[in-house]
Amino acid sequence: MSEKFTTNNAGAPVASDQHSLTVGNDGVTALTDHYLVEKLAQFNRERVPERVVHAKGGGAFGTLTITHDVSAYTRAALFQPGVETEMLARFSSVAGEAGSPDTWRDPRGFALKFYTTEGNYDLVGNNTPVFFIRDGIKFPDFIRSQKRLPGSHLRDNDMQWDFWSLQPESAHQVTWLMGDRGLPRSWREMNGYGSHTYQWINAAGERFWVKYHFISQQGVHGLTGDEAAQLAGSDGDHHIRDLYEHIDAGDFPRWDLSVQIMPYEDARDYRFNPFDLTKVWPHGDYPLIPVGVMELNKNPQNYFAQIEQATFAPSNFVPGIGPSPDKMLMARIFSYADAHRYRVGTNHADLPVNAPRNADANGHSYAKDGSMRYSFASPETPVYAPNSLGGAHADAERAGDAGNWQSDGSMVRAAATLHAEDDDFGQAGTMYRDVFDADAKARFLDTITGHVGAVKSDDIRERAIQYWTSVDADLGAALRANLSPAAEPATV
Ligand code: HDE
Repeated sequence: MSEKFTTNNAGAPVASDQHSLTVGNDGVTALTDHYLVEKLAQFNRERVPERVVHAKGGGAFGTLTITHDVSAYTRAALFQPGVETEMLARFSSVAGEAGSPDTWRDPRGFALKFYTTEGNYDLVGNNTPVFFIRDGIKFPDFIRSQKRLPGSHLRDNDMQWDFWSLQPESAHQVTWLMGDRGLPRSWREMNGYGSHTYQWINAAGERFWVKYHFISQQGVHGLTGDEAAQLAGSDGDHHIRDLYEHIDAGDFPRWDLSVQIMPYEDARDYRFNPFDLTKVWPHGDYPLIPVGVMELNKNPQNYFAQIEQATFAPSNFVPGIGPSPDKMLMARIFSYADAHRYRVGTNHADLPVNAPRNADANGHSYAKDGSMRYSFASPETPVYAPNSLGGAHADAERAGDAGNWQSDGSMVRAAATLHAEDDDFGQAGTMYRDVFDADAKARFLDTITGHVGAVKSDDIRERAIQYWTSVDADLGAALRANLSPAAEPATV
């Protein structure tokens, strides 16, 4: 018999886990059976609200090691040569609920939390370098169009294509989504991107625009539609299992971190808006600069405490890193911490997985109290600033500037300033024509034929064909041929 004994939540030993307390063997259950009540009440409260997007996911801990010198561009401690920083990564799908299959066609979340010596830095990206929209005000609408009909609670291709075909800015990301990147074979075999343009500030206060690329050392491999559908039925947790078992076996996945750097002054006259999240910066304009290596080498001990309750926020910047005039990024800077306060609680950042763990011990947050607060400062520490008692004070030098930029004009609700090559279809067409090989083109046409073919509304289907014709005329013609009645399958 084990030495270990069962207790209640207050630590007191319990008499039985098998029998409720009753009057006689067959009598009423006694309300005084507080252990029965506690077990059932605790069970009813085991879930926190799932993430409204990116609900299904998994992750692991690891290390970021800086192998090159990029100190000319940023003073951020974690990016200095040779620095090793503990981190957490969480990968996820987007539209599916927490119980949905890992292998549905979707972008994949690529959320990173770095426990740096200057506080936690979160880089919350995807496995695609662009996104469907360029202004956050459309995000709830976009997501609702990808999820479920209000009446039947079923997902619906008409909703998806109605939204996408009315938002041509979505074309580049939808091309990524309907291509091989939409069905990664595993989280280990996909790249990650910061997606947005961010700002780096060096020790001299000079600022640069930056984009992050995490290139999988395992290569990038996708599933076919049939393989993905088969796995969705036979092993809905295929990606969680793959990552967990590879790390458990000591086969640690690694990604090479590189950045693209744009000199601050280039942005104003660049040929398209460099802060437009629906666009990439051609590598010919701003080549990849190697920075370091990210390795995931430690599985979570407890999924709920360390992954379900992990909270990643684009607002978690550290000195030397800041935002850019990307409207999507600026909207996210509000939204994530708000989601965390709702989903996990006021003091979500106090949980071990979310708390700073390597920051300077002289740092002190004046945050206090609030539900489930369990950490606290010594009683003689002032709870207000300024104070004459030697309490912590803000230090502009240490914090550096939050990442500024010039902007002018009165408040407006309008598209960003136009640049010569701002359009919605150009980069999608370039990707389809120049990046997809013949086989990828064939798979792509097959995928969109199936997806658009499921649209019931003639009007929406016609708009979807127009959408793809704007991406590439031959592609649009082949799609139209495939969708014409009694069509002979076209090829591209
Ligand atoms: Fe998210 N997103 N998002 N998103 N997102 C969330 O935060 C949001 C966007 C991404 O593993 C939520 O904690 C807005 C782009 C990832 O925990 C929420 C907008 C990109 C994750 C939220 C966007 C992402 C989220 C849901 C438009 C790639 C999972 C629960 C302005 C660059 C992080 C939560 C994890 C999660 C808001 C668009 C990636 C609702 C308002 C663009 C990887 O706050």
